[in-house]
Amino acid sequence: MLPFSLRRLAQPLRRCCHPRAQHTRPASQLGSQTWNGQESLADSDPEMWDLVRKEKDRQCRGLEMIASENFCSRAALEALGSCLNNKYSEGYPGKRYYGGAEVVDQIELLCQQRALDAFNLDSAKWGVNVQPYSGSPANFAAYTAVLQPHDRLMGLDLPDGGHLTHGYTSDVKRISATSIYFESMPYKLNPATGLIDYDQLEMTARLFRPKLIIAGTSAYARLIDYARMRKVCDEVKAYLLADMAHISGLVAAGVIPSPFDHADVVTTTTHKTLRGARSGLIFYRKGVKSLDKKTGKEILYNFEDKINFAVFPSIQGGPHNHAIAAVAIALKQASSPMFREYAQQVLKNAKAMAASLLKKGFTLVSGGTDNHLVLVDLRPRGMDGARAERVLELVSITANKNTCPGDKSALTPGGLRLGAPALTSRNFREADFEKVVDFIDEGIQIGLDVKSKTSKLQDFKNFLLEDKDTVQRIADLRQRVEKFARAFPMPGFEER
Ligand code: DSN
Repeated sequence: MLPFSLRRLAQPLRRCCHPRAQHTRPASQLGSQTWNGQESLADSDPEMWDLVRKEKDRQCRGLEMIASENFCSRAALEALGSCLNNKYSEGYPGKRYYGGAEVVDQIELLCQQRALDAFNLDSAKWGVNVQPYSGSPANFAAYTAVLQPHDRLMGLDLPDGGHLTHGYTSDVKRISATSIYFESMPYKLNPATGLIDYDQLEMTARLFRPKLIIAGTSAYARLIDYARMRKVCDEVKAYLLADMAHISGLVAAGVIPSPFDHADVVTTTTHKTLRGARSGLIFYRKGVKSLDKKTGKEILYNFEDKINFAVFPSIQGGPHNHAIAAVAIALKQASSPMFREYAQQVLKNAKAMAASLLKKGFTLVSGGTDNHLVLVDLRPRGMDGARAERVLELVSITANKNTCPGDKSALTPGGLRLGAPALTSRNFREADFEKVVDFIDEGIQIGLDVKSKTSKLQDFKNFLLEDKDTVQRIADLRQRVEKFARAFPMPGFEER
């Protein structure tokens, strides 16, 4: 029997991809270098393999309620973990700075076509850039394309359910690059209704005269009135950019109104409700914008070149071809009747979750939901999002603390954001979400009991791990949560 290392030396290099490939040189001829890149992750790096398996197990035994997360399909993950990772291809299909791009050209063109098809867009009127690495660079590229440094923009404030990249500044500091390189002014929710205050947005826009208004949210449970925002944009001569990252799967499925009817530019991530690999897309209007009143000549949209130039070479380098392929696969899936059923079920599940929470006496910002998430205002319960997040984490329910209108602290905000997309991908139905709410309610009750016995957040966290009765209650609830969660199927690979 050869020792392990010698056995490996004696193995020929596995044939190259094509079955007729002849160049199978024994590894032993490569001198002392035996690396052939054929080892599995488990063999090559057991430490990392163990961590990946642990994460897989965490996902399977837990209840994933983070509204921006989802479980990507095995098919898309296969493309993500493929040889496409290896290819550099700065530029665009047919115009690359590297050779050997004939296949990735086809992949990128296929992804573009599928992106337009998934959102039912006419290629004479809309174009798409599929290269952004994710949502934040997609937004920054879109701003860079249509604005000059220090031009003004408006977006929903982060504490009101907007996104960092929509221009967030704290009281004392410009936080997001969007507010560092451009001048941002937030619009807000009406604290009484929990809905976007369009009147205030309109009034502010008249004063601030932004060049761009962003219609998009990260923690908002209602639909956006794009027509109203378009009207404001037309009045102040601003572009309307819709960031549909959270809801793009619902838009593709046609179960909520589409921003494409009103926006000039639409950005999205591809891994939230759209359920693909992590990446970003920028859609832009093209073709005829209007006719010149005097000459009757066609005036064309000019976004295409500007957006493509902003993505590459202004902001990014080589496109992530493995991600582009994986997104193309997800977009094909998103165009299927099965995906439409999925999106409809997401809406039903979110509504069932909202109804159960209300029945148990919880307060919801805006009173309910029309999309994939609910924002629970825990303040009337005497609880906060940070404490709730930690207790739920200990019982294998993953959610995130979130600010509610009027919150002062982002570290201990009053809200908890709960989403339906991920568990719906595991075939959860309305009754299952009612059960999930039972578990959440139990977890919050544990949190309330511990809060009554502790003072600061850190004391609370320590008590959860140290108090014997509490440890027992948590273990009991976690065991029931995990038994329940494990019974549901999980997309992706079996073990990773
Ligand atoms: N981090 C995402 C979310 O949770 O909403 C947005 O980028």
